[in-house]
Amino acid sequence: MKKAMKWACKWKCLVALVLCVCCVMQGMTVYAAPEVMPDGGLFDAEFYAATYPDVVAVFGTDPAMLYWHYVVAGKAEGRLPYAPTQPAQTTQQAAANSSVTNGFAAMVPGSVVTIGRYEQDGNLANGSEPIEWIVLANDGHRLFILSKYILENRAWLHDYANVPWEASDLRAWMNGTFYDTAFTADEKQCIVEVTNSNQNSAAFYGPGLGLPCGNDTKDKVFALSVYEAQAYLGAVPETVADWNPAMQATTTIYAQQQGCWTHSVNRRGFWWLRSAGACAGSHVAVVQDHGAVVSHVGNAAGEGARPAMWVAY
Ligand SMILES: [Ca+2]
Repeated sequence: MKKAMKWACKWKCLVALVLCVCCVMQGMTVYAAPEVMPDGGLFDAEFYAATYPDVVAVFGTDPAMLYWHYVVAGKAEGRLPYAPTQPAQTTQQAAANSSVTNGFAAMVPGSVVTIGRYEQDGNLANGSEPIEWIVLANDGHRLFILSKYILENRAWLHDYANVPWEASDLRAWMNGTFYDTAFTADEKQCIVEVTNSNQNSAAFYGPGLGLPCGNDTKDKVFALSVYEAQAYLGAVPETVADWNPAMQATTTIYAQQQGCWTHSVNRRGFWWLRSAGACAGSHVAVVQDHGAVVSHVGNAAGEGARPAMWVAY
């Protein structure tokens, strides 16, 4: 009798375990892209709350509290700050990957890869040149890459007006003309559309400064936010001593021909971020030639586009 009860108990446990696994698999959630926190860390509060109910029971669901728990305890306990797996690649992406992204899996931050072509040497007769990209991150499925050079002379907006990234000319160009011009059909299959968070720039610029940056956007190609630039390149707002080589970029000869301001000796230029600037008046975050983030009006002439994107491999 005792033995039978023991078996019944074990059987119930097994059934419960199977049901639990099934529930977890069926209920697998695809979470939004993790957000860049004010200290530069990546964190997905929704994932953290759903995954660690024991933390929620004590700390609640306030994202700031959850992130604080992760920093002071969760990280040391081996808890994850965001979902470890990315959405599965499509069959088409997988098929295209082998030729387009050969070798991408081994890339580390700072590596340079090539994908796509764009006019760069200013000689239209010899066709466009391969685009070089600096690897910012490799999450095991995708590379986060930023064009090495400032590729085109583009204003943020054609007019003097306050608009967020979602309504900017630069976003339309990056996801339209540039995307269509620079990449083959196979390459496009590898470029992942992501949901970009467009947080208020106040935490970057400091107390009393910063502006709302609009709604989240779905982008294939995009400018970095001030927080991404901070997390991956150590961006800081301009102060006297804030020269930052990791943020410096040179313009291509073609971009210079198109009107990009280019330093006469080192060829560095200015490149837009997708975040609002420090203060009202159509201001947008832009990186100066010496690498600090300043705030210029969005229709300023001579400032350029430095596209970024996620590529599946
Ligand atoms: Ca050329």
